[in-house]
Amino acid sequence: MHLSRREMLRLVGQSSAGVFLGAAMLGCQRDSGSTRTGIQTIEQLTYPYRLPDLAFAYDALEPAIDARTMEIHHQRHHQGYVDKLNAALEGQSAWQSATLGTLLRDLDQLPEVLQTAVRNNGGGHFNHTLFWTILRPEGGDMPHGPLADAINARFGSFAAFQEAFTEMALSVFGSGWAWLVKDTRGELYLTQTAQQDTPLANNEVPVLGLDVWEHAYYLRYQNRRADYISSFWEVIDWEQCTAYFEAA
Ligand code: MN3
Repeated sequence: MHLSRREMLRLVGQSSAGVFLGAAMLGCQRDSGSTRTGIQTIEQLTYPYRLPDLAFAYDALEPAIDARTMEIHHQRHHQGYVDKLNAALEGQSAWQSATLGTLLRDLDQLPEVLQTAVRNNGGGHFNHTLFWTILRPEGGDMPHGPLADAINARFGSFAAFQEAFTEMALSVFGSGWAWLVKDTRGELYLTQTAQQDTPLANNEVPVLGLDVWEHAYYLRYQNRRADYISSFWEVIDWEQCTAYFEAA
């Protein structure tokens, strides 16, 4: 389950970010000057896939997201997507060198036997790897700089954006995700995906995503998804979201 330093650097892409992630993994506080990387870092992952370590302890997001939920979500759910994705690609040597981003963007070009497995488990691996990076202990606050400007321009204010995002997340029927994405013209908008479908498949760049599968909140919140969404604002790493926005 643990990444070697080389794999970690591959995951985060840049050596400066590697140092930052390393420090975070040792329990140090992230500093505001750290370099963040774009979504390409996750898109460039290849077979065999591995469960990434979290940059914080399972209990670090308490009380917004409880330790038991984080542990099960990471060790069982996310690990399950990784294992099933690897199993699906095991005999598919022609597709093993394709990046995760390519697999997810070009789903319809995959052999039929691979499509569903990649869509569900490749999507699950991508979405969760992304999700862990936009969470941080004592996060919250609000974005600053270019992402803040774009949110204000698009939604009128941060509060109006929060309200619209909350509505989008509440309206996901069954299992899925709510997203703030950037389209090919650079416009921000809100969307949702079912199951483990990704914004990549729609040619959108995810900036912020919220897992609203019941496994993400049921232990603490039961059916109260609205309470989970409202706590989510306390643990968002807006610097990372800004990096996804800017690098896209
Ligand atoms: Mn999940």
